[in-house]
Order: sequence, then C-alpha cells, then structure tokens
Amino acid sequence: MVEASCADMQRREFLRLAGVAAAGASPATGQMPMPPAPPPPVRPELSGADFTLQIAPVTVELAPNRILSTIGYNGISPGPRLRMKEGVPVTVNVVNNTDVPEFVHFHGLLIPSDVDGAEEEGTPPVPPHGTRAYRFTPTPAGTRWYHTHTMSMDDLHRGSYTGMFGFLVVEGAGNPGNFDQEYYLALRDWEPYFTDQLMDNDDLDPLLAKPEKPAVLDTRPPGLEVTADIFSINDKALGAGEPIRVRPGERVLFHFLNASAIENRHLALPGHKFTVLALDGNPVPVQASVDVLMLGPGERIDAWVAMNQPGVWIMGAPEDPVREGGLGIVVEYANQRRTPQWLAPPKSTWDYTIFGKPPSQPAPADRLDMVFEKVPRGSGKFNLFTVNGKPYPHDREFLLKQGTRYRLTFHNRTDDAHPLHLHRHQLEIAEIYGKATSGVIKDTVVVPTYGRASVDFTADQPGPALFHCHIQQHMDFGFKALLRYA
Ligand SMILES: [Cu+2]
Repeated sequence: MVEASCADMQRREFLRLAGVAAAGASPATGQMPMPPAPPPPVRPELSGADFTLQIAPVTVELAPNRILSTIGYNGISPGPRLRMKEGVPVTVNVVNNTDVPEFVHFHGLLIPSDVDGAEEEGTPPVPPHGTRAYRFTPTPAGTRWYHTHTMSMDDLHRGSYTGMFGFLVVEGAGNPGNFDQEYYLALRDWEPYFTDQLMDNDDLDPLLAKPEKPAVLDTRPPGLEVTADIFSINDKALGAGEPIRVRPGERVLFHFLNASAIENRHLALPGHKFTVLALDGNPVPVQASVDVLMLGPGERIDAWVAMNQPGVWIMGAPEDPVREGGLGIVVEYANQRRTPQWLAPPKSTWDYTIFGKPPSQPAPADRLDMVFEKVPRGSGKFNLFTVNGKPYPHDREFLLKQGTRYRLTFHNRTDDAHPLHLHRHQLEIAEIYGKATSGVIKDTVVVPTYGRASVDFTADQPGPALFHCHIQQHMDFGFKALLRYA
C-alpha cells in the first residue's frame, strides 16, 4: 500500500473543489499559529488467525468541516481490513460496546450458518456490552467484506446505515499479478434520510428489455424511501483525502466495494479504462475493459488501470450531484499541478455477460423461481416487498436437496434495480438482460428494473441460507427469504 500524506494539500484540494477560498491564518492576522500537520490517515490491516473487532461509536472526518458520528469497528470507519488465509481457521472476537445486539456478517464466505452472522440463519447475537467469538475456516479466496447484519426498519442510525463495514481479504494460492500499487476503496453514502421525492435513478438503462413489466402498472403513491446527499470513498469526501499518486506507465490495482445501504453506484476515471479481473472476488473468464463500473450494494470489483493519461483526474460517480456530494477521489500523476479534471465518460451500459463465456452445460433440471413485487405504502408509510406473494417470513417454500444444482430465476416486477444476495453460496449467472452466459460467479447480482435473471448454484452448504435484497430498507420491509435444506 502506498499511503503518503500531505494534510495541507488535502485541505486546499477540498476547499478548491468545494469552491471555497483557502482557509487558515492569513499573513495579516499572523497571531494564529499554524497547527502541526496531522499524522497520515491509517487504514490498518489486521492479519493472522486471531482478530478482534470492537463495536463502538466513532467519528468520521469526511472533510475538515464535515465530521459525523456513527458506529464503527475498532474506532474507525471503514473498519480495519481483515486479511485471512484460505483454509486456515480463524477466530474473530467481537466486542459489542453498544446497547443493542449486533451481528457481524462475513459476506461472500462459504461458512456455516451459526457463524455467518445472520439472525435469520440462527447465528447467535453479540449481546449488548458483551462479546462473542466467531470461529470459521475462510474460503474461497478473493475480495470479501464484513458488515453488520441487523435490521434498521425506520431507524437510520442502525444496521448498514452505520459505519460498520470493512474489507475482508481471503488470500489463496493464486498470484495476484504484477501491479505497481494497490488500493482498497469502499463507496459510501452518509446521513441518510427519508423522502417521497426520490429522483429515481435506479432504472439502470431505459434501453434494457423489461420482460417482467406488468401490463398495468401500480399507480398508487409510493412510500418513503431512503436517500443521502453526502458521499465518500473510504472515509473521505472527494478532495478531502490524499490523492492517489501515480506515475505514467504504472499498473494500479483497485479493489472496489459498494458499502452503501441504499443505492447502486457507477464509477469512472476520465481517459482511462478499468480492466476487470474479478467480480465479487471471483476471477472472471474474460477480463474485459470498460469505461464505467457499476456496483450494487454489497458488490465488489477488482480491476486494474493502466495509468497512461498524465494529468490530475477525478475518479468518481458520473452523476454530478453524487460526485459533487463527495463520491470521488483524485488521481494525480507525478509532476502535474492543476485543478482535478472531470470529464463525462462515454455512454455505456453495465453488462455482466461481457465478462462471461458462452454456456457449455445444460441448464440444471431443478428450478426455483422467485417473483418480486412492491406494495406501495404496504407497511405504513413505507413500501412492502414480497417474494412469491409474501413478505418475510415464509414457511418452507424454498427447500433444497443437498448436492443438487439449481437454476434460480429472479422475476423483478418492480421499478427498482435490486442487488440480490444469497448467503453462503456462490451464484453463477446463467442469463441476464436476455443473454445467456457462464463462468461469472457472484454472491450479489443486480437484477434490472422489470428485468429477469437466472443464476445457477449448488446446494452444498447445509443449514439455513438467507436470501435478500442488499438495499437495507427493502430487506427490512419484506425482501427476504430463508432457503432451507430438506
Ligand atoms: Cu431491493
């Protein structure tokens, strides 16, 4: 990791981006002593077999004039990066210094229900002001993450709206390749609030087919939804953190995570392309290059960039209000001194299938279907979501035979694009946007507005497995199902 720092420059950078004159002591009022530069920000990484996560209130300094209060791990948010070795047993000791029960979910790992960190699966809670040890053997290798898995309902200071998230890297035998620098970047929004005035940008691409669009749309007024205007990458708003400093010709490896509780995100770096190596930590069959990345809540992308356009650039969200609200980071080439530049990327549509290969296996004979619908204001002032006509909990609708491979088809009859996550299993995308593919292994799949997607998975992880939309509000209001082994 290259993590140098120049605090004064960070401040100037942020103020310039924010359109504010540089602050600090002016020569005329020379009484004010300049404070010493703070130490460089540390994004600690913990490794080995024994980890401790302390849950407690933290402050996050998104920018010098924007410091917020939330809950984090080990005094920071994002929490420390946890580096584990595939197949080597670990203990994660969780100390809960809050007044409410907590769960730590290890997202993307194939581990038993009692340590997966979901109440619905039967994982015991970490009691308030208590501790609990999670013991498991991490697998498979790749970029994973960990986060709280409590319900929030109408409390926007709970669950994944808080700062309780961090990267978890499972190291395998594979060679990560030769890169000059490596960065772990988590996309986040902060200080969420409810609104009924949402400008819906969930419709990922109006040109995509909408096979599940009902003939008659539900025109009842929608319920309150969650949104935010303040964003960051890791713990810094655009311009407030240190830039990523590069030299021409460098190959820089990025590990992106969308740790948002509320929205799918796009990311671009003007003049550069991302070559995608892995989706949700799993290597892709075809390492295609794209101008714009898309990550639903919970998704990860490992991608590298050839630094071959000297300048000072903003890597950020293509949507102006999101980027200007903080979702970005400056990429600065050596010996370049200028205002960070943003250029709108070429129009593009995110497509998982360009990273896949043609299908070579017949579709599994055993099938499961899930139909998702939204009931406007079906839960008081909030929308209710149903899976096959019912909000959570279901009875024994989704029963798995151990060792069987299933084709699970998602029918999204709602006007949102949902990031669908299945715990403790790996999903191979079989069909999406009306295209067949194979070899793209995911744990979270964004199914477009009124879209349909099929994923194949093998039921080889006995114990209950939670399925849900990774948008916290959708999960809290019905969008969940428990898959059980018969
Ligand atoms: Cu959703």
